[in-house]
Amino acid sequence: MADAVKANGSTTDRIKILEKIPPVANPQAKDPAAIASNINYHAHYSPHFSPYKFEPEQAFYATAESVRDQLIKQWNDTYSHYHKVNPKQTYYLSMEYLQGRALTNAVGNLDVQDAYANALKQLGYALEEITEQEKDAALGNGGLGRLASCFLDSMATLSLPAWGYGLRYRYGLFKQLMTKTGQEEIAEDWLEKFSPWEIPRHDVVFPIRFFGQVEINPNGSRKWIGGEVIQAAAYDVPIPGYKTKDTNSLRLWEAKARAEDFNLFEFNDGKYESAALLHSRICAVLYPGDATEDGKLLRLKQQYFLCSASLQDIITRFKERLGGRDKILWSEFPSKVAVQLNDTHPTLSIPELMRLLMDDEGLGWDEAWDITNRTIAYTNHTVLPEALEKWSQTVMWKLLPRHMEIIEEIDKRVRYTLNLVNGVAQLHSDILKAELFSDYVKFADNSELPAEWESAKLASKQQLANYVLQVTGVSIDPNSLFDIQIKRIHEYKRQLMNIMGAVYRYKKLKEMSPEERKKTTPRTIMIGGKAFATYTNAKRIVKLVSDVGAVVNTDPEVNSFLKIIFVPNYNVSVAEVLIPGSELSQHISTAGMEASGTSNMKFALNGCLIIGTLDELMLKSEKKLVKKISLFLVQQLTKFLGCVKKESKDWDRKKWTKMSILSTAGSGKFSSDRTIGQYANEIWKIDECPLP
Ligand code: NBG
Repeated sequence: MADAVKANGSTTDRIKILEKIPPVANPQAKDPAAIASNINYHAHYSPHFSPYKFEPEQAFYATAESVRDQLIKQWNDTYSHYHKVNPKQTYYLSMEYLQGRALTNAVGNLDVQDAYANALKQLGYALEEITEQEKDAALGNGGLGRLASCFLDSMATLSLPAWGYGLRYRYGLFKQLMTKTGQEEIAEDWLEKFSPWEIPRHDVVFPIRFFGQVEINPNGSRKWIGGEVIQAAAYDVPIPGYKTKDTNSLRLWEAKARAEDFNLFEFNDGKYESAALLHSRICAVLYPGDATEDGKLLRLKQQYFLCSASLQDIITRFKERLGGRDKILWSEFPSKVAVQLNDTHPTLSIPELMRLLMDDEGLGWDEAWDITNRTIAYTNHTVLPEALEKWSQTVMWKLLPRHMEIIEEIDKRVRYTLNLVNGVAQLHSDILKAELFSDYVKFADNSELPAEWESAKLASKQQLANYVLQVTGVSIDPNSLFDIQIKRIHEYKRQLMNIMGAVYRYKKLKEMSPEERKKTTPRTIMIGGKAFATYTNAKRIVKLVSDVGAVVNTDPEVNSFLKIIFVPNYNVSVAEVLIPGSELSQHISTAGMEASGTSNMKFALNGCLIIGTLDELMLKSEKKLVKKISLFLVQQLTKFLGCVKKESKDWDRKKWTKMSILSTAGSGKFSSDRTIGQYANEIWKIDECPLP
């Protein structure tokens, strides 16, 4: 076995080690030596960089390709198994996916973490150093996108025959840089080199039309013609389940133009813009600014692009699986296909399925409507009016004339649409009641568990402290209480109230004598999240948090009792460091405004105590209060501070540990595996289809 070198070993050391390990292709390697050989094989024979380079970046790509080898067989087998069994399948349509890092997820789900750690050690690297090289796939905004990714994971884990559909944004959610003026956005570069996980399926391409007009045939049937046509090309990303062979696909669509659509004549005439066509813009960014008409139109185009490509693909596969039967029994479609729309963005799927069934397949309205109704379900994720999209009829008629005919007809004919519309969560406010935990209390009081629990938490806090030091330069004390609020910055999520609470805490500490200060629980307040680029108030809040931090953290009188950190560029992999290290977290959205919240569940699962808005109760009392907005805010803050005070008074390590154990023990219900099991039974009516 080659000697392991330290991670900061020189390039020559690394090459020397590499030379001792034979580069041998072994896609299904199980033992560490064979895995190391397979990684080296990729470093040599799947080159993406100059030869004789094996820095962490090259090691990451070679490792990822070797893990992909492990996945490819079961991925292909899953596809062919589903094809053979032909079960009913679910197709999950979402404009957002927050996948995070695939390498960490894949080695965990394949249960090969130790083998890979060992193989990489032979190559002179620690697994953690290599996984950190990967850029997050951030094709989403926040909870909605992360939920979509968790759902895909759970569908594979439960061996459910399912597909995810989304868009392959070149630049995902922006990267947040903190500068003197506050947040600055820069384009996320996850595809700047390449993603080792995606496989282009050059045989899966569908035409997507925009604009044009509706032609009426002599028999009364209608056809959408003219306008501009671009191509949707499929890129598949593997979704491995946890400890199952089933590996599903996330199919991401990319907009392309055919060579014949490239106007060489115009290009040679100097009209580069029009010759290069609009296709390049469709998948450029997630949520392009929609302040302008052009921006609005682009978003609508993106949404239609996703719906049309996915439905054409679903119909093609449905037909393929009929095994060459001449007559297609369309009434069987809903017994083979369930389409789930993740919020409003993919709702054009409804008129699009109607159009495809009527105009392309020749079905009548009633039959097409019955099929659409039994196939499509929709989940709502917000009550905020500004998040419910609206387009002018003029824009809709221009871009999608046939769909507007269908939408108007639906409006006329249908009072109650869709078989199933559900909200994302119920209020589970009594879930943490003591009775539920009676079975667990003996563990929480067990003499060894609390000590082990505390040391695990302390280790996670230490990691988090190292991370904070690395990204902000501020050193925080792992023995202080870690109090965290991480989510998109929004007025309704009330980061402002949290920071006001922190200012109050600072002021109180300043008023205390040194002796009094020593009696308080030292605390580190961390706030992280991105503000939408054009949301001025949210950006002001980001700036305020970092400015308050700058004052408090450099005040020698107080800074060993209180630190305030703005954690930059909050994303999935940052959450993976923050959540395990948390002891208290804030979920204090204005009552009635948060559809569900999802990080709350992850904090609870990680043994963190949470401060949360009591929706129903708060709503009742707020209605009586709510005469003047300023009074309302002051009273809210007072309530919040009351809560803050109570929780500092109650602070007692032993008690905290017990509550923390109970929190984890009682959170099983919040696993997305449970949620997806319920979706499968109650909405999709699909069965598991495990690979033999
Ligand atoms: C968000 C809600 C959250 C909810 C997630 C996941 C949107 C439109 N909605 O409260 O704000 O937890 O969806 O359902 O992003």
